[in-house]
Formats: sequence, structure tokens, C-alpha cells
Amino acid sequence: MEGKEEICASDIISILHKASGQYVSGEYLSKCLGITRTAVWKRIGALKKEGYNIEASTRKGYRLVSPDLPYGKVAIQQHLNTRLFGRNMEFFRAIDSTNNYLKRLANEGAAEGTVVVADCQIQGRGRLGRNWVSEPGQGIWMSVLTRPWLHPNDVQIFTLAASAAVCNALDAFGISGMGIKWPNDIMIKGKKVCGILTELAAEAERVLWVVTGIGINVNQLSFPTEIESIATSLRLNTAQGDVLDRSRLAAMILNELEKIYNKFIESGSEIIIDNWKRWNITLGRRVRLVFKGESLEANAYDILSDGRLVAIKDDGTKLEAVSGEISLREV
Ligand code: BTX
Repeated sequence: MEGKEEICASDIISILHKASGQYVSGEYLSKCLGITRTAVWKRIGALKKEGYNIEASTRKGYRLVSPDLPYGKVAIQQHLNTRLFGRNMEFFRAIDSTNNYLKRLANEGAAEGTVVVADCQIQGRGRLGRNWVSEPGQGIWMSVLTRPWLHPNDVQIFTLAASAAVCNALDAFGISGMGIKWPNDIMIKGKKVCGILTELAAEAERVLWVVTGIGINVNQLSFPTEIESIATSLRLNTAQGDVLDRSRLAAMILNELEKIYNKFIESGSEIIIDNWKRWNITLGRRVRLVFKGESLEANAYDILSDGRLVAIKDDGTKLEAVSGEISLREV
């Protein structure tokens, strides 16, 4: 759906929501929106494809059958309060990887704030060529394009913005117990609930684009054996165990990310560091590092304004590392 069609579709949804399960006539919808009844019928068809459970009766009109938690472009955009992020969005039921697709769009000149979301990834990717399990109906698999005016050396701090934004959004969504393991893994009770994959293109002096891929386990009740001991979902960590609204959460993450991003562009990395430290579970802990082939234990001490981790080795010497240089686990 494009342009006016999209506006109409989300207007139809708000009118049907307000009717709280009662029928709304096609004629009323067509008057409110200034489109023909056939056009209303077409939009309803598109909304049904997106997962909205809408019942149609020739005599009475249309009604939204609840409870349902649709997941798609209209459903996500309903909850956006951004100026840019997610306004241009592509949604797929299945795709190889949202990062792969958005990287192609970025190279073709897509605008800052473009977002790609999929219900399922066939080849979801983690860091260093690892696999990211992205089954349908379960999680948020989403990538965001930015074009920050940055030197390539300064990208590291920028990558921390995503995990900070996700944690702020989870907090507002009512989730508790999450923390960020440096640089970007979001953990609940020692298990991974969210991973972030940042990829970029740069010239010698300037970043051209950054694609930030965010993968969140939302509604899983179980995981494939290869990750069941290390993965968890948001739903497994709520008291009620109800299915959670991925559309609202995805939008809340984009809202937070745009806020942090704008502040960062305006006034530097302090906003990212402050928010990241609010959720940090690495600093102040003893960690095992594999750094330049050497395995050692050290105390994670701080992050620098460029996002590098400072750790103090047992002989008192300092080690400073960018992500990708070390692998890290708590001891
Ligand atoms: P990572 O390299 O830190 O984590 C990958 C590792 O995490 C895997 O080797 C596996 O052990 C474990 N793992 C795989 N799937 C899951 C899962 N669903 N939950 C918990 N643990 C898992 C983290 O990489 C970065 C992940 C980014 C995913 C997003 S989704 C949208 C975008 N598109 C894309 O292809 N990747 C990103």
C-alpha cells in the first residue's frame, strides 16, 4: 500500500477500534475517508492480508474481531510518533535477511529512516557470520537505515545507541530485568533476548550509511535445541505469559531510537553513553576476554566516549577494545 492508501488503511483501523467490536457501515467509512465503498472494500482486503481479523457483513458493514494482534506495516505505523524513522517502511512475511535487503536499498540511495521489517527471516544473520534464528510469528526482525555525518572511527559509539533504545522501549512496554552485555547483547536472567547487528559503508573520511539490525525474541515459548540453553523471550519473562504486541513494541523502539539519534547528532555521544550505562550489566564485573588470541580475565571498568571498553587486567594494566576485537563473557 502506498501514500493515501496507507493513510486510509490506518484511519479505517482507528474507526473500527473506536467502535469496540460493533459493526461500522461501509457507507459511513466511505464518507469519513472521502473514498468510494469499493475503495473501502479493497483497503479492508489489504488489512485482512496484514493479519487484522475483520468480519464483513453485506448488510451491517465491517467490524474488528478481537482479540488479535496484527503485525504489519499499518499496525506498526499506527504507534509511531517519529518524524522520520519508520515512515518509509517495507514489511515482508518472509525474507532472507532484513539487513541484506536494507543494505541493497541503502546502496540504491534509500532515505535515512527507512525501515525493513519481516515476520520471518530465512537466513537471519548474527555477527561474524553466525546464524540468527528468526522464526515466523515470534519475534521482531527489523533493520533501520541511518546516514550519520560521522568519521568511520566514530561509528562504535553509534552502534551502542540501538541496545540503549531497545532497553528504554522494553522498560516503557512493561518488561523488567533486562540488561546490556557490552557491546549490544540484551540479556534477561543470563539469556539472550535481543541481538544487534550493525553494518556500514564508508569512504575514507565519512560514513555513507549504517544499517542497524535488531532481532528480539518476543513470543517464543520454546527454542530450537541449538539455542535453547542460551536464548529467552520477552513472553517467557512476563508474569501473565500472554502474547505480546510486536507492532506496538517495534514502533516504541523506533520512537526511542529516533529520539536518541537526534540528540546524538545535535550534541554528541553523552546521550548514548548515559542511556547505555543505565542498562549496563558488564561494567563493574569480572569478565573473561579473548583479545588478540590471548584468553584472560579482567575487570570491566568503563566505556569511553567513543564506545570502546576499558578493562583492567590483574597486573594493573589497562586494555581498551572495540567490539569485534574481543569476545567477552562473565565469570
Ligand atoms: P551474535 O553473533 O551476537 O549472536 C548469534 C548467536 O546467538 C548464534 O551463534 C546463536 O548461538 C545465538 N542465537 C541465534 N539465534 C538466536 C536467537 N533468536 N535468540 C538468542 N540467541 C540466538 C547477534 O549476533 C545479532 C543478531 C541480529 C539479528 C538481526 S534480526 C534483523 C537483522 N537481520 C539480520 O539478518 N540480522 C539482524
